[in-house]
Amino acid sequence: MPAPDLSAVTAALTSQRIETPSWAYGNSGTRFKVFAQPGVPRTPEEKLDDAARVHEHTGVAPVVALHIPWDRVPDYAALAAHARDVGVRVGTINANVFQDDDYKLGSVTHPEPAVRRKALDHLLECVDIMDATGSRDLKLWFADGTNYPGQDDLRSRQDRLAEALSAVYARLGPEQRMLLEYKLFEPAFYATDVPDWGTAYAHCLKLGPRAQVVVDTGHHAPGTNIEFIVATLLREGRLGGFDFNSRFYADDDLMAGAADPFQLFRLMYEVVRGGGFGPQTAFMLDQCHNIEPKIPAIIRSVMNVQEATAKALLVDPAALAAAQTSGDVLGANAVLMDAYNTDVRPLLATVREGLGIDPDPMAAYARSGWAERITAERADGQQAGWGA
Ligand code: LRH
Ligand code: MN
Ligand code: MN
Repeated sequence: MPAPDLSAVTAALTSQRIETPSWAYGNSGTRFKVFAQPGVPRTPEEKLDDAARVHEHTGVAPVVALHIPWDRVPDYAALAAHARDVGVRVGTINANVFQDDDYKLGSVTHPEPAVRRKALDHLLECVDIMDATGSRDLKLWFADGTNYPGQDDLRSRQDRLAEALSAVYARLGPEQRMLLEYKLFEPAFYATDVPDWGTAYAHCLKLGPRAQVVVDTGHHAPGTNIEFIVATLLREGRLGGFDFNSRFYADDDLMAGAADPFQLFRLMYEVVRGGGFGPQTAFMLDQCHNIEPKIPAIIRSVMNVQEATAKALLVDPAALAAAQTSGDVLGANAVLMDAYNTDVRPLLATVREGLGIDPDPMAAYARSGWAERITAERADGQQAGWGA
């Protein structure tokens, strides 16, 4: 493989930003059991304190996504100031219209106008919160859908969804964006109202350029070619960002890059190839750590995204284009595989040294004493978690 421009690759890796989710720091679980862990945050502020440790040891995770109402506080500007005080900032605001009893038959697509109004009010409240925190992105995922054929009119539900989305879009400030997330199924088991990228894209297209699609890697049918979706959305200027996580079966929410690092590489290659590597794409994690310690799991996920990115940046575009245009099937595939099979850990260690941090973030965190400190300091009180 011809030598890639290592200084450009190093600069790109140094500038990379990976956003971590507040909810990944709290207790979470499956519908069967939530295993409480010692030292997990009791408040949104403590989630930011933990996120700051991930940034301290990786150097590329200075942004933290919030989920409302899980991170409800009386003063969001004060929460954003706390984030800055500990060395991070508040990023994407995630709305939550899936945990209220009123939403049994849907939120913004519910057949009753009063329920739709309540859901819309929450989405608009999330934009108020973005104003207070200085956040750019509002991320919308709707659990809305139906369980049985005939339960509700599929087309009317799309009309109701479009109406709510356009009210929210109209409320956004000029620098703010709406990120619409799709998911094939769960909790609806017959028809989800935003089941796929095509539906999300169609709504975004009608709304305007600041409506963008989010690709959560756990939200597709098994075998879906997600990198093709990424390439298509980038071609259309509608890739807003990612929720990275791993899945073996459904929406497993395991650590990013754990189940299929090759897929993560293929996604990142399409991002790089399509000009999506930059702040215009939100590279977020969306994971739940059921049995593993939270902070090290998030550090590991950040490192896995970095490794996939480094490999994607190492693909030699000239060699690949030459092989592709000459119909050299095996040669073209080899260019990609050479990059994928490169051990990028020494390169990332150099990037970290350039950032003035320990080349081994996992070991540095383990040595830091933070886990012991929070276990002692947070021994009392209610632990915040998924749904807290
Ligand atoms: C839905 C989802 C969405 C939610 C998060 C907690 O499965 O991916 O992004 O906000 O999980
Ligand atoms: Mn998600
Ligand atoms: Mn999900």
